[in-house]
Amino acid sequence: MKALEGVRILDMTHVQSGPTCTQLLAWFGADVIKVERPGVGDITRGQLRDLPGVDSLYFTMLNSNKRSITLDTKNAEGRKLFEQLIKACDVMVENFAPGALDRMGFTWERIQELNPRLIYASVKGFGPGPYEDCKVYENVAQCTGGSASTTGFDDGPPLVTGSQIGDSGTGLHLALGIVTALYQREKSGRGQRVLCAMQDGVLNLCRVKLRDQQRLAHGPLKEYPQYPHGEFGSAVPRSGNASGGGQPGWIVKCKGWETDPNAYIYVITQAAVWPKLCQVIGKPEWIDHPDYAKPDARLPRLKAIFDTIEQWTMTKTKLEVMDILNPLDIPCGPILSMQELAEEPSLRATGTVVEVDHPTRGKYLTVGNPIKLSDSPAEVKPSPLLGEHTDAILRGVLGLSDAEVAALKQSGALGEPGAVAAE
Ligand code: CAO
Repeated sequence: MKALEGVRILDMTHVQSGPTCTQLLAWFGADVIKVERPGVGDITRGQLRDLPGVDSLYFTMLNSNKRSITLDTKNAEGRKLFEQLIKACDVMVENFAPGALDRMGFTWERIQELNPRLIYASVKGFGPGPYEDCKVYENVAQCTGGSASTTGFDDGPPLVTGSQIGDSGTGLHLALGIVTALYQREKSGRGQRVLCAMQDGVLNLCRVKLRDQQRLAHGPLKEYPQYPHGEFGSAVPRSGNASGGGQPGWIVKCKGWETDPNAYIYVITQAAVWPKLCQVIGKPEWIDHPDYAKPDARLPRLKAIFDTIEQWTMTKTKLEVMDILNPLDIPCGPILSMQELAEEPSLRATGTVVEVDHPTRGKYLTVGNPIKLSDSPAEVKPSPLLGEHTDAILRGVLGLSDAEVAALKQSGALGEPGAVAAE
């Protein structure tokens, strides 16, 4: 028994944000029915292909455990079929450009008429306001949500991060909105609209930077590398690798940094372990020195402190530093490459990195469910081929007969034979 067993999701999502959400729900046990345009499908099936003629990793890594039905919502019969699916599902999820579902004829009002218990969840780039009609991709969201302006070094341009906080981050937010709405429906009996704007999701993840914006009104941000010598303007600056919290940290070089781009480690000068850190880096005199003993005294000297720590870390590999600092409870984290993460046995053991066997592409690695439920373990299954479950869904979910399925196929609603042009 899985946590969301019995919940049926009508999945109209594509690309990354929406699919992240519905993949999570599928891992929790929901029956996720991915509706795709006949002959085309989710655009990512063919994007960034590493192997010819098979679904890309982009697609397979975001759509595991789902079922796929092809259905043309611009075909009259297809629309009727879509209405039946709306009635048969608990949740509909979509992340089309603003207005796309309305244009198909499925406004929130119409959906409520069809199924008042349906939870209708959407990702959009922006919430209501001047930009609500804009299309948005990952990096647009990072730029408009406060991440890019606060990422990078002060003397460089804004930077986007490798974490897909706009897409996958918003998909995560949406999944929480959906399960919360399902919980409320238990009591109210009604569905509701769930909306996550990518700008809002990114800003939520940049919460500490809005904190700093307000602190800035009361003086310089003393844990930022600009302090005490640089200038602060009116907006939160990029803070390089400074910690976003009250315990200063920085990325320092380790042995081999000249040739290995990832021979670095993040070291945090947590106040509680300051004496141990001083001992280990060969600066015992800093333990009681008035310029270094207290956290406030250290703030104007952070650069010199991290330079000194780096002199020590450069004599060791990043994993040796980890082995020395961890037993002393000094927080640190080696910069792990994707290659190292892919090969890490402990991540394989927990199911965070999983090898999946796909019917047409063969074996590949994916990131499994990072949310571990003791009573609902996630089992990663391959993503569906385009339209793989069309028949099974028509018969099993909607109870259609052989004759009805044959008629639908003829109508062009399911794509092949595609004789009927879209209206
Ligand atoms: N049958 C028939 N038509 C279908 C269909 C189906 N099963 N599924 C989709 N379509 C149609 C839609 O109706 C729409 O057509 P119209 O424009 O004529 O109404 C079209 O396919 C897809 O619309 P789109 O505008 O969403 O697609 P796009 O590739 O141009 O834009 C994106 C992509 C991501 C920019 C846009 O969807 C968007 O802004 N989404 C919201 C924000 C978001 O989630 N962004 C993250 C994406 S991941 O980086």
